[in-house]
Amino acid sequence: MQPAPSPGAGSAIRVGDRVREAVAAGRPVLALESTILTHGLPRPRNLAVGLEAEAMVREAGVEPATIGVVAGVPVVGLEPDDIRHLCTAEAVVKASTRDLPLARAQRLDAGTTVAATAWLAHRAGIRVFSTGGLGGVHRGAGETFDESADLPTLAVTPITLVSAGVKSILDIAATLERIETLGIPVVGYRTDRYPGFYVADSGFPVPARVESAGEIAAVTRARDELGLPAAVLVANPIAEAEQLDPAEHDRVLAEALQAADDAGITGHDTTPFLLDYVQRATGGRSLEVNLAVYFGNARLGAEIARELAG
Ligand code: PSU
Ligand code: MN
Repeated sequence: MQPAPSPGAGSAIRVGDRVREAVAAGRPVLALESTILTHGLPRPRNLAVGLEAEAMVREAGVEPATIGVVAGVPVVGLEPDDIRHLCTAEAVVKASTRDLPLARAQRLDAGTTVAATAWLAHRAGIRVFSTGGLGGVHRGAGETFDESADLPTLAVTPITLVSAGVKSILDIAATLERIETLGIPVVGYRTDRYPGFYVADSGFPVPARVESAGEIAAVTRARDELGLPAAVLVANPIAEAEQLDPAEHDRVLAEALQAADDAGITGHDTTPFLLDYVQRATGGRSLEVNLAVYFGNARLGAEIARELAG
């Protein structure tokens, strides 16, 4: 299921010293993505969040590896200066796996999506990755075929990925069906319900429930022992007390989808457009939820990384 790497493969990837040493020594490392910083959060908050997430992971005794592309070079373990650059530079693109060759050839700066981050993290020997929300199947995909490359990439990238599910801007039912078809295991962390990112319950069940980071580590090890290539998806809901009010959520979402349609937004630009719309329309409340989700996922990811290393 995993294609053989081609000769010289991977030589273009730079792994930071601290990350390389931690991986080699079997110490816990947690991968973090950068599209959330470059395209998911408003400036200047993005930079504060990027640095704070790293600090939080480090305090948990885990080496953070924020991943992104600087002047064409995919970096696993960005230095704070690199994070600052990606969070403030004028032209920063959004790179999924298919965009990495172009970014390299043209020496572009890029935030990496879940797909690109997972793939780079795995190549560097990292076993756990935390993000906010996953990409998935967009509404209307039956006509447009717009499904995030996150899903097929996670089908062939054996990492453990903590997210708060997918945002309701997507077609959640179709996304869960595709996740099943692609052979990707999903566990709910202390929940029976698949989370909807801004809300704790998307309206759909999770196939299995776990109660601890130790249990997640056991599923990860079992996947490795079986030689299965897919990521293990950990669905970690926001606490109900912190979620976006479900009625407000539904109203704003309907407006956002209409606005995207009216503006003719398609493809790559869809997710950032919708996220930005929801942020504005909720007066920044969705942003606070977004951050609570992200830090919660970083915390759980760090715990899983420690379990796997221990
Ligand atoms: N979902 C979010 N916030 C994000 C993204 C998804 O709630 O910032 C980003 C992630 O990096 C994800 C990417 O991998 O968008 C998916 O984009 P696309 O649908 O174009 O593949
Ligand atoms: Mn797409």
